[in-house]
Amino acid sequence: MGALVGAGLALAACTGPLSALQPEGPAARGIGTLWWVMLFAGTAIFFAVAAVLTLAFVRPAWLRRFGETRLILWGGLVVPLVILAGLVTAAFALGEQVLVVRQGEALRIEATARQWSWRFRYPGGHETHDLLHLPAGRDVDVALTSEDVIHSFWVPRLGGKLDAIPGHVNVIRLRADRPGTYGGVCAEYCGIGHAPMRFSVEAHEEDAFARLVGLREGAATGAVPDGEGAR
Ligand SMILES: [Cu+2]
Repeated sequence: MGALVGAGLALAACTGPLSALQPEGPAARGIGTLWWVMLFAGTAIFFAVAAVLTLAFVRPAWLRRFGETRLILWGGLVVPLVILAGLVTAAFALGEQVLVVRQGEALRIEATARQWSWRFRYPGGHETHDLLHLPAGRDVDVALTSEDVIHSFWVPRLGGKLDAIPGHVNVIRLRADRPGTYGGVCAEYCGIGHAPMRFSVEAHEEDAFARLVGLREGAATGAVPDGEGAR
């Protein structure tokens, strides 16, 4: 009971704009589910191993009935194989969801990283710095690259992380369930300015999004550095 209360209190701290435990999109939800499955399965395996170890000391005769070969075969081979096969299957299924398998179905936004900021370019040519606008409830492919060193794009509440590599384009698919503001960070050490290399993600209703990124009449045009952290 005490452990449960302690775990509850510890997890209460796992909230906020960068919390992967508060997913707001399908990719992040899949990753969050896998995290919980691994936490509970890992805890169950820990207690099962602790129980067998305790039995070995307290009731060695009871454990000896199973025989060494059977214990090694089941405990060392069959059970770990079943668990690992399940985890690998879940991870591959999730990878299909997070990485872009079929191109051309979603809105594409280009993200270029450099020491130490992010530039986002929308289909109409409009650009923002350290602030990514998204339409809520719709798949968006973020095409990542870098101008200098390797960075990593991570919006924990919307999806997994993916490297931005010079001379190469990696595509990650994000979807925000509803309008809101989410935090993003660089997740690959890239120099002295790495820690503050953060950006904001704002998900808007379709109309507001189109207006903001110059896809509608009377909208903003050209490159406007409007990120809060534009440097
Ligand atoms: Cu970095």
